[in-house]
Amino acid sequence: MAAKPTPADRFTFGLWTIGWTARDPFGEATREPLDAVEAVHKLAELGAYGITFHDDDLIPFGAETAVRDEQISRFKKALDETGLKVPMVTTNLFTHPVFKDGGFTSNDRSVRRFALRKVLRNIDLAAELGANTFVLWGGREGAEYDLAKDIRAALERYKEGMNLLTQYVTDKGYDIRFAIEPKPNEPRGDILLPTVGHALAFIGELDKPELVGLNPEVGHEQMAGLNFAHGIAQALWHGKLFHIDLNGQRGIKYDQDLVFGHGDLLNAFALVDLLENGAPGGGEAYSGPRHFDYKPSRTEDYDGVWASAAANMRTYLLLKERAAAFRADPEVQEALAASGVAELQKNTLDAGETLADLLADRGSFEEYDVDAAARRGFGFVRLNQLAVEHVLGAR
Ligand code: GLT
Ligand code: MN
Ligand code: MN
Repeated sequence: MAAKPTPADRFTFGLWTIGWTARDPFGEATREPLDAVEAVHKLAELGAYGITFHDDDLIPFGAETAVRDEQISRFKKALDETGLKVPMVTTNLFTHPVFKDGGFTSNDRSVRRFALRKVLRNIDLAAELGANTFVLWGGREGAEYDLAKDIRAALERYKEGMNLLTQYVTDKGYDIRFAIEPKPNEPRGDILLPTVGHALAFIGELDKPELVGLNPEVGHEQMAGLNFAHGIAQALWHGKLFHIDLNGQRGIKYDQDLVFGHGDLLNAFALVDLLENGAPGGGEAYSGPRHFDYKPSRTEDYDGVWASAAANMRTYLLLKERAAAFRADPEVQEALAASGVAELQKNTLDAGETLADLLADRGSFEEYDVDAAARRGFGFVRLNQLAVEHVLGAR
C-alpha cells in the first residue's frame, strides 16, 4: 500500500479545482463556494505541498484595493500557519466577458492592453508569494470562424505579449519562468497553440525562449487523440517541461478534468514511470510540482471533493510504487532487453565512424540479411502485458 502523501511528494492543487462549485453550461452550481483559507488548511491536512491560483480565484475581478489587500493577507496567514507553498500562479484571461475574443490576441487592441496589465499585476503578486512558475492558458485565444481571425497576426500579438512578459521579469529581476498550457478547443472552437508540438514551435520564435516552457495537461492532449506520455517525453527532450497538469480524460470529447488515473490508466502508468524513473541513466526526469488540475465531479458534495483530492495523490503514489516494482522485476528487465529498448540509446554510427565508413560498410546494406532482420519479433506485447500485470498488482 502506498504511503500517505507528504509535502516531499510535491503535490499541488489549483484553488479553482477543489473550489469549483460545479456550474456547467447546462446547470447551476451544486456546491457552495469554498473559502481560500479553508482550502489551504484542508490541502495541508491531506499532505499536499502547495496551492496555485488565478488572480480571480483569490480576489474577485475588479475588487477594491482594500478588499484585495485583505484577501491576500488572509491567504498569506493561512500559508504561514500550514507551511503550504505557492510554486505557481496564473492569470484569468477567460471568464470576464471582456475576454470573449481573447486576451493577448483579441481583435480589440484595448482589450490586449488591458490583458497585459492584468497579467503584469499578477506577476508582481506571484513574485511576492515566491512562485517561480507562471502559467498561461490561453483558452479564449482562438476563433470559431476562420475568416474572423487573422491567425498569423494573432500569433504575432501572442509573441509580442510573451516578449513583453519575459522582458518584465528580467527587468524586475524576478526568478519566474513562464509555462504555456496548450489545449485544442473549448471554450473556443479552435484555440491557438492547440498541442504541445504547436507550443514548442511557437516558443522557438520568442526573444527569450529560455524563460518560456510548457504546462501540458493530460486531458488537453488526449482530447486531440494524442499520446500524453509521448508529448511529455518530447517536452523533456527539449528541456521544456516547466510544469504539468495531471488529471484524467476518457477519449476525444469535452474536457473532463477527471481525477488522475480515472481516464487512460495505462498511459498514466507510463507517465508516472517517465516522470519518476525516466532520466537518462535512471532517476527522476521531472523535479517540479505534481500539479492536479481536475474538477471534482458535479455529483459530489464537499466530502466527495476532499476524497477526490486525496484520490489524485493516492493514485499517483500507487502508480509510482507500481512503476518501481515493474522496473525491479527481473522478468521485466529481461523483456525490456529482448525488446531492444535500451539498444535505442546506442548511436546508430560507432564513435568516430563517418558517413564514408557507413557507405563502405557492406554488412550494413549490400550483405545485410534483410529477411532475417525482418523475421525478428520484438516482444512488445509481452512487455505490455507485464506492465498491465504490475498495474493490476498481479506481480
Ligand atoms: C482553466 C483551465 C485549466 C488551466 C487553468 C489555468 S484555467 O481552469 O481549464 O486547464 O490549467 O489557467
Ligand atoms: Mn482541462
Ligand atoms: Mn490545466
